Amino acid sequence: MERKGLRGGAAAVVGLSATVALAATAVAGAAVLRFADGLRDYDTAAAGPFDHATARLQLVERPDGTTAVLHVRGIDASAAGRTFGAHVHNGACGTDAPAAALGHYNADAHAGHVPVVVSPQTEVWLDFTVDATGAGDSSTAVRFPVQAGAHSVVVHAAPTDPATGLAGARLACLPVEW
Ligand SMILES: [Cu+2]
Repeated sequence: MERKGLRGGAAAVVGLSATVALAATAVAGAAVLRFADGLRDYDTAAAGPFDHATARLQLVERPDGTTAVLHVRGIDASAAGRTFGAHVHNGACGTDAPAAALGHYNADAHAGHVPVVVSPQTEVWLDFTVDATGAGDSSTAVRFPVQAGAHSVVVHAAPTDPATGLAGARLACLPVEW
């Protein structure tokens, strides 16, 4: 029964976009999830550095936590040297629909803890700096599972403020759904 549900979920994700690559495997107590797609543009009326970018996210989920690795490619060279905030958000990706991604995925909020602490230990922060080839990479390790559901990786205009978790305007988004 559980197996059937997993299969149905994977089929639903593939149905959203033919270019979404999803692999779920269980190895030594770890589930590995991989996502790759073009970034959804949050402002198709204006040119931006992520208009032709693609991204890959790998999540390795273990009983004691999650490791996330993000690779962004095809960023406009004019953005070289800049650092952009990036986080896993609760909501879904949609072209020209930045609000649909909702707020950050926060382990305290999902566990019902009060107060909800905003930090790189309670959320999945993946800020990256763009190199001369238009590539940016980042990774983080957190001590909580990222639960299945409709999520996204949102790329913001500024680095993440460690005190507030804010990172400016939402520019683009990678669908991360399983
Ligand atoms: Cu964000």
